[in-house]
Amino acid sequence: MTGAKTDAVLRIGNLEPTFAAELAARYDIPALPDGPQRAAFLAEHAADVRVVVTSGHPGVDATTIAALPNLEAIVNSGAGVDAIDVEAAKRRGIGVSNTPDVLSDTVADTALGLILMTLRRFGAADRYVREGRWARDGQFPYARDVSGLQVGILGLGRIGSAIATRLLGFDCAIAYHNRHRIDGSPYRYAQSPAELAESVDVLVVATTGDHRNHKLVDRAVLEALGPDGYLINIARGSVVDQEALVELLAGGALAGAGLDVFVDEPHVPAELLALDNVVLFPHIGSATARTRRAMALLAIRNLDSYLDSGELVTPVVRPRRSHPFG
Ligand code: 8YV
Repeated sequence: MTGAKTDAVLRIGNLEPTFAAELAARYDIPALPDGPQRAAFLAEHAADVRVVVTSGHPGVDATTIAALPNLEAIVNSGAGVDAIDVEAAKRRGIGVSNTPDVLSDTVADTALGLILMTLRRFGAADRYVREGRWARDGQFPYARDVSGLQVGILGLGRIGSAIATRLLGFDCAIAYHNRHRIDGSPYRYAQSPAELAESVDVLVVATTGDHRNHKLVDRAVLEALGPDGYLINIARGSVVDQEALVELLAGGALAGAGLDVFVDEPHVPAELLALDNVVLFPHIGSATARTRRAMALLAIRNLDSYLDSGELVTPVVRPRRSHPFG
């Protein structure tokens, strides 16, 4: 079923498939074309567009925002809004919404999966059996225990907290670093990413991909983690200095890494593919059918609410209206 046609809403980018399907069941929303047709489309329709719907990359940049003179809100299916130029939106009073909470458990599960796979080398162990090496070469080499480790969470937000809670079940000691200490948090606070890295066995990156976090995990932080330390990243590739990471992993200056995110997705550096102390996922943090549906429905609630009342349900930036809504 295709829903009501609306020119007030515009789709940008290849939408996450569940979001695309749920939207298509409710609305008939035009897509912003790529390439040479874009200018012609904008010349005809730009003035009609009040709301943009998108999900992750390529997102909505400042040029696109500038090309839509009557844009009031950007609705994103996804927690991270780093692909949207939020500063440009703010300057124009354009609201931005995301889909928090509904994905926290699933992304935290992914982090635990990466920690277990990286330290216990479960992926390599599975390949060992399939390749007939158990019978041929004997016992699989011993791995590293997860239970009882010191784990540092960089970015103790909703997802970081869900990761910490799970790790308590593994008797891990949890520390964290945020820009500000969290009042009443049961976990040890570290003053800086480097101080956190220096004091733990595993550093889990769970920050936003905000430009202020660009290469927050730089070479010095990775060196502080050290040759027995592991890096886990379920946040954004941009938060880690990927070149330094590859170099330190290859040279034995870091024990290993579990990565769900990369700088230039879906491209993963060949040097990383060649290393056997890394576990690499294709950005599947929230990729379960149930969670992707919950994210899509929350994004649609934001869209419906905005079209009905001018309010977003889960705003990252509240819309500032200079004229009456309607
Ligand atoms: C999705 C994510 O890959 O929510 C996020 O920020 O990174 C992922 O859950 C993305 O939103 C595409 O839908």
